Amino acid sequence: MLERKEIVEKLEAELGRERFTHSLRAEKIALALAKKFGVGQKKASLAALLHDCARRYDRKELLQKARRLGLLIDPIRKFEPKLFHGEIGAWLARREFGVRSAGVLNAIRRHTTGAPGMTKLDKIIYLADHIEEGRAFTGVDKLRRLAFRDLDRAIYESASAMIRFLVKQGRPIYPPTVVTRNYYLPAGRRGSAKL
Ligand code: DGI
Ligand code: FE
Ligand code: FE
Repeated sequence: MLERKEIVEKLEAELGRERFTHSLRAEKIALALAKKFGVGQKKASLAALLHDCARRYDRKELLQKARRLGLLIDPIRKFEPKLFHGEIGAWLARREFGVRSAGVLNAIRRHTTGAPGMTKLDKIIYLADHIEEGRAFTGVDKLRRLAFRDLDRAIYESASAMIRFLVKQGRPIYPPTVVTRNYYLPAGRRGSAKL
């Protein structure tokens, strides 16, 4: 596996400036969340640094890679190929960066839509992506504070905000995004139902 320094250099060479600095900022807050919630620093750093490594590909390349990897090309992801960047990123992290930890690879895989039953590391990476200090949407400060208090509640708020954003923009919602939001709906709002 590559050393952190080599990973950072490779990402800097492959990603655009904005995406690269976003990855460093995601690492910074992922490390703080990992410390708070008792997750290993090494894994948090790796997953956060690499979470967007597949963003070096454009739409066409993401689709090509997805086909080559045998991923299901459903209509929503065909229209919005960036929805493949988690899955393809996990593949790249393994193949080109030598990551072997299944926990780290899963966190990269799941970071865009989230998933039911995420591990603490998955949740930290999902949230770090949304609340790193460069993000500036309405309510981000509140969400940052919430993340350090209650990961599940912050995931729910984050997934809800993502869905509101997509609706506002008139874009299709990929069903796993909805599944995540329902799964993390606070108990008080879903009675005893497990969604
Ligand atoms: O890779 P980042 O930009 O750092 O963040 P991300 O991995 O959360 O990806 C965000 C992008 O993915 C953003 O442009 C919205 C899009 N996205 C996330 N969920 C959905 C989605 N797009 C559609 N159409 N449907 C979704 O459910
Ligand atoms: Fe991403
Ligand atoms: Fe990201």
